[in-house]
Amino acid sequence: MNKHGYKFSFGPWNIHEGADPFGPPVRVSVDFAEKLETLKFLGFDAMQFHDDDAVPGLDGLGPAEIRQKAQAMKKRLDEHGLFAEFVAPRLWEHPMTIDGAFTANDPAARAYAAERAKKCIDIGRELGCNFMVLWLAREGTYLREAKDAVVATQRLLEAVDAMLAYDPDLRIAIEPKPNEPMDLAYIPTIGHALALGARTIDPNRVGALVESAHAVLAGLDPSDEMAFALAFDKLWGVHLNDQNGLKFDEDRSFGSVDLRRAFNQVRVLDENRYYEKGIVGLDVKAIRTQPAELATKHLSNSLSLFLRLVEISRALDSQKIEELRAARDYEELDWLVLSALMGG
Ligand code: GLO
Ligand code: MG
Repeated sequence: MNKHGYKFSFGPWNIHEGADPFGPPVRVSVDFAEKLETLKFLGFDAMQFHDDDAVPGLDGLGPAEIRQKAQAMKKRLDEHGLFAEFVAPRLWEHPMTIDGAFTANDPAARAYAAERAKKCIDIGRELGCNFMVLWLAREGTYLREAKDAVVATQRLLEAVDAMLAYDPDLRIAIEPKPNEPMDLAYIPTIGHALALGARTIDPNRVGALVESAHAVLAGLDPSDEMAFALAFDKLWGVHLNDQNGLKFDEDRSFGSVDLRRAFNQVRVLDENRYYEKGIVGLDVKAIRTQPAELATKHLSNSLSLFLRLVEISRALDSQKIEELRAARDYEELDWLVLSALMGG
């Protein structure tokens, strides 16, 4: 498949058992080896990792063991001609992170988070990947009075500084999300992420990752969130997916809810030569009803849709668009885009 210069990735969690808060798993767990094969088979280039996707059970392992297991994973990736796009510290599963990680009120919990983040960085180094994605899952509150939000923000800054100091080659992309699992998350938008990054000890090493659904949950347009980061050369990753309004984080196939919104994300990426800067990451999950043997179509369909939209965007008559902008004939411009999306 001609990928128009783009590279694609997904994470092991994107082949999912289909469990939700009110129902058990509906698909069998797929082991990592099979996920790797699927990634390769579907024409993806890179795997996204949580630290414990790469080194399962890392909380119980010492530094030498962690290094050795990470090296073994690197070998498996090499054998498949694949690479790690990023490694993300999973700071939301352990009992120490019940009330947050870097922003927990309990100093022991914060110390756990700091140590875990270092292990994640060590794993990245062994995987040949100095790029961390930082989704701040439990950094927020269910109850506004539960934490001091000013102190929490300062703690997040200190935590990012500590990671940057730990590894001088590390680059961090903050992945904002306004809610879920928390009611109120501290870094809800790209603006927050970039403001935090700008105050760190090395702003050049902090950027952002935009996830389409997270922007929608914040009531924002994903393509504008991407544009904001692109304007400052800070869009270092994307998690493309879709979201049907303000409800739980659905991680629907890219473009499956709002094709026009997907088109605009592709267009802003393509017009700003994102293919030279980053990987097109998907963060999609198969809907719960999908039988196990059919539960990779969300990945292949999202990739295909992206490439189709690249073609549509590139085929638009830019001269005509300029004329319509100059004439303020936005109805005609609207029709031009709609016609293209309907097949011309
Ligand atoms: C959840 C997030 C999550 C992250 C992943 C990488 O809503 O999107 O999937 O992207 O854990 O940090
Ligand atoms: Mg994501």
